[in-house]
Amino acid sequence: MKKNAQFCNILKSGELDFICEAHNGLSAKIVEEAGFKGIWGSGLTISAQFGVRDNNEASWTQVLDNLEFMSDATSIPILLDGDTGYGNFNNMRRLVNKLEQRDISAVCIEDKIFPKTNSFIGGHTQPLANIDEFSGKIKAAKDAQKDDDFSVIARVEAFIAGWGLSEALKRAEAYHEAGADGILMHSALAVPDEILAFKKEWGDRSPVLIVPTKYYSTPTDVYRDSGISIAIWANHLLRANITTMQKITKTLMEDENLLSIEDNVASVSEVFRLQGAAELKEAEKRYLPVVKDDTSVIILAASQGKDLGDLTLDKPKVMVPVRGKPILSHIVDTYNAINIKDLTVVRGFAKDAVNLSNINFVDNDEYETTGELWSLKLALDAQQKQSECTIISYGDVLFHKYIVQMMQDADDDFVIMVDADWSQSRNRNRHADWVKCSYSNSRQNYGEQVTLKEVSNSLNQEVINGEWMGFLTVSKNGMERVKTGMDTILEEGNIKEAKLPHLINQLIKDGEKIRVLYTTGHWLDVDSLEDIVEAGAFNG
Ligand code: SPV
Ligand code: MG
Repeated sequence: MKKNAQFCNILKSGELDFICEAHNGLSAKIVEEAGFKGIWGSGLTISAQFGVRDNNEASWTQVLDNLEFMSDATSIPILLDGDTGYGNFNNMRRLVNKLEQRDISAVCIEDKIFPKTNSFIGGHTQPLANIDEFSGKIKAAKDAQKDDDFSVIARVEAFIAGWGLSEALKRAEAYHEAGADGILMHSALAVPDEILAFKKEWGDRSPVLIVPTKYYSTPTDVYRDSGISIAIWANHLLRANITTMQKITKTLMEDENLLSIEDNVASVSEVFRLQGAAELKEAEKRYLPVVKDDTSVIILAASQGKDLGDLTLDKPKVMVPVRGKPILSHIVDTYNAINIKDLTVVRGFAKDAVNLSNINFVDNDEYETTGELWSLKLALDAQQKQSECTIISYGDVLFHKYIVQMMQDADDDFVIMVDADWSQSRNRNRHADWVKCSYSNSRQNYGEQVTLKEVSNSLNQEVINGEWMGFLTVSKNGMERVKTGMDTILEEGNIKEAKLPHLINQLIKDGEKIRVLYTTGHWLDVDSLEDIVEAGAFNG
């Protein structure tokens, strides 16, 4: 039900209802969660939370902006304490328009003079508005409203200003005649006598609202039995805030630590809940592209790299320096440069020499009798959480960062990078992983995706479309299938020989689509001493 109609319902239900003060979006939300059917947008507490007096020091548009947050945060109606309407009938009309635009359901105006003063500050000395002028303001408000269910409440300040029952009744009658949907009769006495006397005379001519701040000890059934429509708890959240804030700041000043207050304040997660953090998380799933920054990397780096001779006597190949720092540091820097920080390195040979910071290490202590897939299995078993994207790569392949970005941008479960310029490969006359794809780089139909048919170190030249660059990217979805494929291979046979290309072929055998992204160059497989020299000139 629309908020305006909800407010009409509580106003006219014939039962006593309660609305509670709020002064910003958060307190409004708390009022709704407590079960109240409506909110009192208190002039006193909204001004106080701004740190100013209840004397129209906050401009009406500042109040309006605050109300907008309150309205956006809630689904129950708000009755604004609109003071005197912030001016004459003309200002009142504009106020009503602006309130309706912000889905505020009702406004209450009091028959005093702008700028007003809070009724509990020398109320007896406060002048009242001219009855005809104030009635005209009510008429203007009712004429201005676009939705029939918007309500205008007239607040009679006769008792506050020291007048008697007859003045209160005269004013209530005039405002009722002018079109007010209800009368808020205010009193500053410690007992409800004035209110009850008015209600007795007034009968059921229109709904009556009260603010029992000063006659707080009155049993609620007294209001119920006398036929009051709405009791307003007008300022109690703000007062609760003040008490709590004063207590907490005092303790903090004295104790100089957080220990003694932690149990007495809401948790940070409660703040997030009230702010609606959970909804945003859900919406992100619907509206944001798959999170690319949730990428983790597994770098296989267990082998010694015997081909590098003396360089790898006491350290593995990944720690051999190139341009002043280990090969692995270059690789880590390239990943870090595109904000990928979750890096796991599988160490084996001379593991203590692999000692870079900000890296997770997994140790394959059986590196001599096991191969890459065993290292990968250890790394996957050690993973604490499943990332949206896992890149599996080698500790001896240098590369430009765009290569990783290309893989992150592909939406497929399995992605590999292929160098189409394979005929120029440094690996031509040694071990290389050649690939056969659904299209060659030059023949591919743009718009159609290239997929892998086979990766092997012994393909016929005629069918080779490129060289696998040593990267396999797996989506969160694809990871279970990687684990299954890996188990199949490891169960079947030679743990020492089982390498990443075996896994890729196994995935194809299992019916998976391996997306191929072509590029040319911009990577370097460091296998020999000449490669180390070449790496010196490679700038990732
Ligand atoms: C308010 O809450 O701002 C009110 C009620 O107008 S009272 O403070 O009692 O005047
Ligand atoms: Mg007020």
